[in-house]
Amino acid sequence: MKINKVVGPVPSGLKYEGSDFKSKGLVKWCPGCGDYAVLASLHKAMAEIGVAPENTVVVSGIGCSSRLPYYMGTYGMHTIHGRGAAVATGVKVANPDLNVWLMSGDGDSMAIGGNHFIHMIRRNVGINMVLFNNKIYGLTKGQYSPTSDRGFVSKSSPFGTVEDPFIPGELVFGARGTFFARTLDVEMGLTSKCMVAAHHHPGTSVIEALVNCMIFNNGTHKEFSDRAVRADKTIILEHGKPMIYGKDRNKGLVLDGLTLKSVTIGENGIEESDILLHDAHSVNPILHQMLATMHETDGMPVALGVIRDVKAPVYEEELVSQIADVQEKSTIETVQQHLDALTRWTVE
Ligand SMILES: Cc1ncc(C[n+]2csc(CCOP(=O)(O)OP(=O)(O)O)c2C)c(N)n1
Ligand code: SF4
Repeated sequence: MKINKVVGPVPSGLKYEGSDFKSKGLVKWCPGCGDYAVLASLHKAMAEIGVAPENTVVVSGIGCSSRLPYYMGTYGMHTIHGRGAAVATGVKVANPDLNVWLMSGDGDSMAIGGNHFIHMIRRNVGINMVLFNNKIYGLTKGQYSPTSDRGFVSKSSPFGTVEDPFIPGELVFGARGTFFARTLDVEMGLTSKCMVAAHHHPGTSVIEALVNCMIFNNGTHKEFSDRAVRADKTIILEHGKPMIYGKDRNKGLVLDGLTLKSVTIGENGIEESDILLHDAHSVNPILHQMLATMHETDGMPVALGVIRDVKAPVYEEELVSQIADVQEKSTIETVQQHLDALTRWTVE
């Protein structure tokens, strides 16, 4: 029996438009929800990626963001809370040639689905995940989530939370992740770029999309996402380029001992050549982790773009080659032959 060759993303030579990936369904998010921008970025990225809609599967868990598969003109499955990673893993392993995407919220993937999240990443299954981080449970009307800031007041934490949040990138690196990118709902071009890069990455890719929930957590990212401050409070990383940012393009990152520091080019003898170059392909994740978490320190920007993109064995490829290897060497052709070959006991 041959498995894993059902259909494939056969290059059709067709050129796609974003609209080829839209479903006819009515989008049911609140007006102004950040998820709309991510959806539009995904339509655009899918067209650029160029895999046919019928060879694309978009899986999700449960949450406002997890409604996204309804809005795609591809195959899709709106599964159960926190279990999208498990279903997407099954889809990818059963047919590695499919282009598999996973949509999940911070509640869906960091709370109830945290276990599936880390194991999908550890296995490096060929799934592209978009993690919609609005730091709240939107669908269930405003409970705090594992990414809500310490002290956050919500319906389920009326006096403020007494716990520190997860930083999703830290979990990705802790689980030995091979691809991590971060984007903002309002940075639609960057979001599409990250999605295309995620598609070309073999193995699991995680894109954290920082999105605004207008209704239950409005403005949660505004300290750095507001247009007036964004250039000075965020840095868009590009592999091989110096880590420079700021509206005057005169701020940059350097290593000061074991920590990252923001400096101003032209001050204190700092020149552009002193600024660190971004190496997304470095196998050592330490600098990537520092970049993903540096905004926790006052005065440091939020890192956006592809932070890590390294190669490692891919789960479904290993599995398919193992099955082929065992099949080739095995003399067993039927289940009955397999059962007959097992040690058996007769219970009297
Ligand atoms: C087993 C189970 N537990 C709880 C719920 C209720 N529930 C639905 S969505 C959700 C959290 C949604 O938050 P998030 O994943 O951050 O997505 P958002 O709605 O913010 O996009 C919860 C707790 C559920 N549907 N199933
Ligand atoms: S509740 Fe929040 S996350 Fe859900 S659709 Fe409305 S704005 Fe978006």
